[in-house]
Amino acid sequence: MSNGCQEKVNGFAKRLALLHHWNALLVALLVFSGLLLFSSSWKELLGEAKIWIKWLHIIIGLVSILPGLAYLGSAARHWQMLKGKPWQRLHIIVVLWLIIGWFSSGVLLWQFQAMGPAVSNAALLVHDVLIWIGLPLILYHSLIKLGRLKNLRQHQSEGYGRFYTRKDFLRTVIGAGLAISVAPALIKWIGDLGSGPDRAENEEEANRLLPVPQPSADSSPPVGGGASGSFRSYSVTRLPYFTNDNWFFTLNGLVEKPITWNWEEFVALKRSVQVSNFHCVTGWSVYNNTWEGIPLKELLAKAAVKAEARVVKLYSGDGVYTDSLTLQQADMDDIIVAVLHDGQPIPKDLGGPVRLIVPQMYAYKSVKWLNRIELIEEDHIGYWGQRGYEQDAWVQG
Ligand SMILES: Nc1nc2c(c(=O)[nH]1)N[C@H]1C(S)=C(S)[C@@H](COP(=O)(O)O)O[C@H]1N2
Ligand SMILES: [Mo]
Repeated sequence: MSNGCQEKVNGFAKRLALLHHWNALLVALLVFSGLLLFSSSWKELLGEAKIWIKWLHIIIGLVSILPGLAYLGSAARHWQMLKGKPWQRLHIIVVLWLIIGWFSSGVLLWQFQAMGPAVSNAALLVHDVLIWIGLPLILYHSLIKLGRLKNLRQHQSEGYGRFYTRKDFLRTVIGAGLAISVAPALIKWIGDLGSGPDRAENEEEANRLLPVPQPSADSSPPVGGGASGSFRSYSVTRLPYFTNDNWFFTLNGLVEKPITWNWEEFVALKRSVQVSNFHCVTGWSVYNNTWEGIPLKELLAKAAVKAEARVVKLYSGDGVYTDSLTLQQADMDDIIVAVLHDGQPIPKDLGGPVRLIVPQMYAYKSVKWLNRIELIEEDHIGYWGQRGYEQDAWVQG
């Protein structure tokens, strides 16, 4: 081989190595931010920061297609080079499919509003399944590389790990992975030390107020036939704790007759049953939920809303989460202040004892631990609205 030719080959190898390097970095960032978003224990701790991590994840995701595209220019030549190395060829194919699958399902998830729930559900499934295929492959690949690096010290002088060697990189990857899996438990444990044993004792009975609401005939067995799908429990705070002593439901603001109910009074109110689908903007849905509770419009009627009221402001008992509906939207028959789901009291992590259900809108309108409704004149932008979600939450299709 002539010198010139040798140089070309080296240049090509360097180009591939550089692409691999960038791809590895971007994929690592995506895996970490993705796991942070996925893990329910982190979600509770992240609260606020979640929206930023989500944006970071989306932006890095969009950028991450670039090394893949750049690789396509070299793919034919690389393929030739891998003649007689079927495993390496398979590796390339798997990686390209992972990138294509993650990227396209990610774009669909990002554009959920244009896609509708059916497409989002499928995209989320693909996104998640690829993680459970891709993550073990990535870890395996990284560990093999780490082992090989021990015999390849001169790699560093070859110019593609000058500031930050691959070994450093892999160490960081593995360290961060461990931190991500262990940290929430640790932080929670430290937090619990401060709050004493009372909290742990109450944890079992929390939000199970007495008397237990008795399901009507339509709820038990549920007319909807039982929900299909599973809720991913979301909370921007730690779960709030209620007992019969500290739970009240208040309806006030621009009304003729402000009302406060305690639990005994609240469970005595006349309830209706309603079957609906539940869609989160992140792509998951739960179908055919049978909810039993007080229709919002009936509740509002009890307080006699004043003419100047325009907006229904919804407060969570967690003290942080709020949202709102226009009075016109709040008039929809299927909106329900729910106390039972499929004939059972709503579990505390799903917003029990009382949560709102707005079937025709994305679930961020369905305020959990609902304990106050205030009628107001001006607009109110709720928790997620302030963080970039559309005020208009209609589910299409
Ligand atoms: N108080 C409160 N209500 C909330 C939320 C929350 O974080 N806190 N998340 C909303 C979002 S985005 C969704 S998808 C649903 C999730 O309901 P689940 O936790 O019962 O699955 O609750 C909505 N209501
Ligand atoms: Mo959501």
